[in-house]
Amino acid sequence: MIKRRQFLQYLSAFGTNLFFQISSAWAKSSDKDFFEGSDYIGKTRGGDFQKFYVNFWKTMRRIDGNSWQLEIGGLVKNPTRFSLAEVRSLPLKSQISRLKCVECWSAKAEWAGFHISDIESIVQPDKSSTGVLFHCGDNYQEYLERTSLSHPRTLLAYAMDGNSLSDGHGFPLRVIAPFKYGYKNPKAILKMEYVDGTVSGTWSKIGPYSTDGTILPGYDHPLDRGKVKRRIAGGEIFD
Ligand SMILES: Nc1nc2c(c(=O)[nH]1)N[C@H]1C(S)=C(S)[C@@H](COP(=O)(O)O)O[C@H]1N2
Ligand SMILES: [Mo]
Repeated sequence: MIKRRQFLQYLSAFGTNLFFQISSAWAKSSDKDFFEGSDYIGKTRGGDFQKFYVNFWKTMRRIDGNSWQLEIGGLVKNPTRFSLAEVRSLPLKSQISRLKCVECWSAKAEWAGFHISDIESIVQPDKSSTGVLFHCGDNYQEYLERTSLSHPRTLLAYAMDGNSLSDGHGFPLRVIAPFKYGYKNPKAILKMEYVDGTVSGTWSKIGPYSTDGTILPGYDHPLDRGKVKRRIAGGEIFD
């Protein structure tokens, strides 16, 4: 039989342990930065992501690349679905470019994917369409004009720095449009809908940000340069 004193010691050790468990669970849920080993991803700035932040307006379940299909519809002659293997077999286009978030930070990577002309030749958008509304895995929506999507520096990317896109950076497919703020670079794309008329995307509805999203003259805090503040002229940041 355990003596009363031993029992109390045991109880207080157990209580302390329980307290630490609860407080660390609390810390995890309150910094909302910790999704490793879970089915979910969200806004992350810690660990490896200090070098390239992950922005998500809300938590999202990871996408399964085996069942994922890129659905293209709306104002097109041939609505089409592409598997990930089909997307990856389109002519490869890659570039080094900087992604600039409207909330100051920026970071650079080598992106690889394809140019939109290589799917437009298949789906054949109607002349009446002005742009594409992207629908994403986290219910994020963003619109880009066809002229911006056909820009030589715009790419539909499935790889980053030589690897398949991580879930955080937009697996399986995202837009890279380096002359527009990050919020015009939708990630985790499920569907591209050709539409007639400008649509305000998720982020320009949440914040005081323009629907157009072209990078304006101002300041930048590049993560790869110790966040040292510098002036930018507007448009793509080439260094
Ligand atoms: N699906 C989706 N795409 C998104 C967002 C989002 O919340 N959901 N955030 C945007 C914003 S505000 C930025 S700055 C960039 C950040 O890209 P990164 O997370 O790869 O750094 O993603 C953009 N694309
Ligand atoms: Mo952003």
